[in-house]
Amino acid sequence: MRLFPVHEIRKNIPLNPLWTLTVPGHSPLPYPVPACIESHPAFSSYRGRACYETGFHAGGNVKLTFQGVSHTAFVYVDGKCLGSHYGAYGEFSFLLKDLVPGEHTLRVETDNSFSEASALHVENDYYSYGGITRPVILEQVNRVMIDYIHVTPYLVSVEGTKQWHARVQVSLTSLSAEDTTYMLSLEAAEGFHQFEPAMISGSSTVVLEKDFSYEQVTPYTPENPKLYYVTARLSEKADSCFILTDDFTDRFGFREIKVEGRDILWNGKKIKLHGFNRHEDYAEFGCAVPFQAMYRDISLLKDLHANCVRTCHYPNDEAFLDLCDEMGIMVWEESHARGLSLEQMQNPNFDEQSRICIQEMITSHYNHPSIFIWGILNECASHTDYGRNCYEKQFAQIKELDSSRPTTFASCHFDDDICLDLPDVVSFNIYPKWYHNTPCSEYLHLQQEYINTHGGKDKPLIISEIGAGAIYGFRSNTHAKWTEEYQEEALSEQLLAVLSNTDCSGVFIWQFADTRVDNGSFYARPKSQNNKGVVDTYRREKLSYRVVKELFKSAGQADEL
Ligand code: ADA
Repeated sequence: MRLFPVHEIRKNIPLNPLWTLTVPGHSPLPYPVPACIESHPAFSSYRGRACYETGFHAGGNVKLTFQGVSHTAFVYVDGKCLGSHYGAYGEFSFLLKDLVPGEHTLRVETDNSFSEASALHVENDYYSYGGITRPVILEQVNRVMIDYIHVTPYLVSVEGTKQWHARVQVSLTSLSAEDTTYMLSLEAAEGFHQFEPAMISGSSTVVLEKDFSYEQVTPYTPENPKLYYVTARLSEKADSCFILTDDFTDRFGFREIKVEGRDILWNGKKIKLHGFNRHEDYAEFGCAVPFQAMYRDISLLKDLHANCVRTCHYPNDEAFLDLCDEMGIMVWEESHARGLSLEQMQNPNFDEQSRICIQEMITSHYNHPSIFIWGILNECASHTDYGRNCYEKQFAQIKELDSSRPTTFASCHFDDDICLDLPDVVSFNIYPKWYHNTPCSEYLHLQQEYINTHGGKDKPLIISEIGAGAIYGFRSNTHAKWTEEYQEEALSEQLLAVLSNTDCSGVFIWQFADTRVDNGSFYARPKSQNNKGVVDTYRREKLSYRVVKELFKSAGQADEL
């Protein structure tokens, strides 16, 4: 699940990776978790309910965590419903208190159907897969549990020099009805702190905070992604002594992101973004991308001289973010939404489903130093008053949860967006040479003119999407649209226009790899895929791969001058 041990004291309860899957109309069969149901040949386009079941041996207080179930989960233990969860991309958990020691049955009903109940997973230009698509974790916990640790690194000027600090917040929850006396210690990078013994009331949650200062640490940069560990250890009082009962380790990096005028600063240095939009989608694995395939994607991004990735259009798997941390890939992570119309944003479930998605995304991913910006509501109704109200609420929620990172959203409302004053960074998805044939530099100039006169003046600008389609293997000297030759030509002109524009903080190409889309988009999506990848769904290079590699390499070299 993570690239490092999160616990040494807390006990992990092993789960058989093969569960029993029952799809209506089919006999039960052994099925891997995590995986997409669509990976089974009999269910490659299945949309609806399915039922997973497995057994486990445990007792006492048990924490049951799902890192992703697509897209709705109904969870039962020994036939008793623990609750449900909506949204394929958010981590959620249930607490089983005073479980009788022994064998227990875990049942998860999943549902990836589209209905009024689903405001975010709608028929779209990506695929809403079905199943338990990210890892499930079972842990034995005691009376008091460490929920999470959040680390906020920041610089303080001290007599002309800059000194690193880290504000560490630890959330604890009592699972007991009675009060419990506990003691907490913290290790953050080389800093250590022992809190005084304290009492937590039964069934309550408390957040402890400690500010560490450091004489000498190595900053985290994409070029030198130095990571540090933070560990909380909790002891509970038993009779006259304290016994170690829980722990939690996470990672962080000493980096500070600021927006100054039209620049995004990383530890005070202006960044130039050369990257890709990447869906979690890999040939027959769907959104349950195996770890080694995640690693291969990042290796390809590095090979392409890309320095950033946008998690279009939803929070990503924690393991992928760990890899970005380790390999110095800057991340624009965004909450789940793509192209929702005004009417879809007025779905009665939209606000709450969006609020929960943002809450889960920031609570789980707060410490990843690679994440430098939070995005929301890709190409939604930011040209309407109602839509503006939604953008306002979501940006306010993000700032409440994390004031250390800038915010943005990717707009497609070329000349009627009324929300550009809301985010810290303005971003636009533009497709000259694909959806229209306006020369790229001219179109970019027109876009900047609108931005500068409608709320976005003197803010950083990111071209969050630009690209063209190519069917893998379709080669022709006609250079017709959908040929690899045309994509190479289009991306070349597009990137030259954006990378040479000094008022742009950078670009995310749409997109890294071809992805499956819902059947509804068939008319403009040959192979039922979004074919704008520079590699296909199996990561086989198209002609454009090499031209992008060269242009990003030159851009990176120019940035160093
Ligand atoms: C939009 C959208 C992407 C994708 C793209 C395209 O910009 O944000 O998800 O659909 O268009 O391929 O047209």
